[in-house]
Amino acid sequence: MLSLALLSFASSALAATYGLSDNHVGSDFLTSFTHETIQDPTHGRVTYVDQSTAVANNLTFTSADSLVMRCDDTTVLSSSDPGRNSVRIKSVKTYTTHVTVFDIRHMPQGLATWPAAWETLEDGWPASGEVDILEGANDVTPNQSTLHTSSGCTMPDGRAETGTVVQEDCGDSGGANLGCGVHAPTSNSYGVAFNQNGGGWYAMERTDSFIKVWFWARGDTTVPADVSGNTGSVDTDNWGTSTAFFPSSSTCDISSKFGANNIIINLTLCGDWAGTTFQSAGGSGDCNSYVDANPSAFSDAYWDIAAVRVYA
Ligand SMILES: *[C@@H]1O[C@H](CO)[C@@H](O)[C@H](O)[C@H]1NC(C)=O
Ligand SMILES: *[C@@H]1O[C@H](CO)[C@@H](O)[C@H](O)[C@H]1NC(C)=O
Ligand SMILES: CC(=O)N[C@H]1CO[C@H](CO)[C@@H](O)[C@@H]1O
Repeated sequence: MLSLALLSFASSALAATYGLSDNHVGSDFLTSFTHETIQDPTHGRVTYVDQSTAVANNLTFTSADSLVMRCDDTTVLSSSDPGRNSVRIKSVKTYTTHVTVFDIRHMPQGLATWPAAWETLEDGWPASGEVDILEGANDVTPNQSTLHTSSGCTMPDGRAETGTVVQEDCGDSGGANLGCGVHAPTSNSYGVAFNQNGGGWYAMERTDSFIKVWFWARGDTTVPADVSGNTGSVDTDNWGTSTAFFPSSSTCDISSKFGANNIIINLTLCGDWAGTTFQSAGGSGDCNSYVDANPSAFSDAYWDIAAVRVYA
């Protein structure tokens, strides 16, 4: 009896404890991630440049404790140019069940910006699923974490999470494909307010039975020590109620809806989301023309990332 009890305690403890697998800090990002030069699949007004171009133009900059990635903020473009130079990086490794902690000091802000920190498999979409950990457009009401899957994945009502449900259908039904989003309860989780507060930590846990996303603002005294620093392992049982909770259930089998995913961090301008909401967010005229004519509007359109730590 005793050993059985101990055994079940050990396995449940194991379920929430993960060891450090990859600690991406500073120049590590130049070898553990690739700069993708693909055409932006979301039709943004950007040209994604390769790593040597990004480093040469200081669009990508690393120091001992930071990765800075920005779009060009000096060049006036003509409408025949392909788009403002920007960066999109993808982890070399893929991950299945794991925890990712993003320690972010600053995220791209400004009209027309559409930044994202997310995980997917580009060649396997939507079969391998997509977790948008941090994504928004035009600095507006974005603080949203979202799953996208193939059709046949709906989240149940009444989930234990601190955020607010936006939509419950995660599946790609061939329509608007909005995914199942959850809004964070605090406004300093995104954009200008996030940056003014010095950023914070986003963490995502993926198991075969659920996906959870947490957010702690910089200075939040409840941030766990294994999130705010590198302690070599994390125990998600001690992290409290998550901001977003996506459980596996009879209406969504998480383990079959998600495969191996890369970590991707990108910054596009305008495009399918930021372009169509540009005017309602306060922009005037056409989003692409605004991007072409106003390089200095993008001086705060940069990521400053202290670390991305993966635990498995
Ligand atoms: C490159 O960017 C970094 C980060 O923003 C900045 O600290 C540095 O001064 C820039 N270097 C040059 C040569 O502009
Ligand atoms: C964050 O989401 C909440 C709803 O949960 C909303 O009231 C708030 O305006 C949002 N904040 C930002 C900055 O988007
Ligand atoms: C900011 C940004 O570019 N986000 C997009 C990155 O690309 C994928 C598609 O490949 C979009 O889903 C993201 O929204």
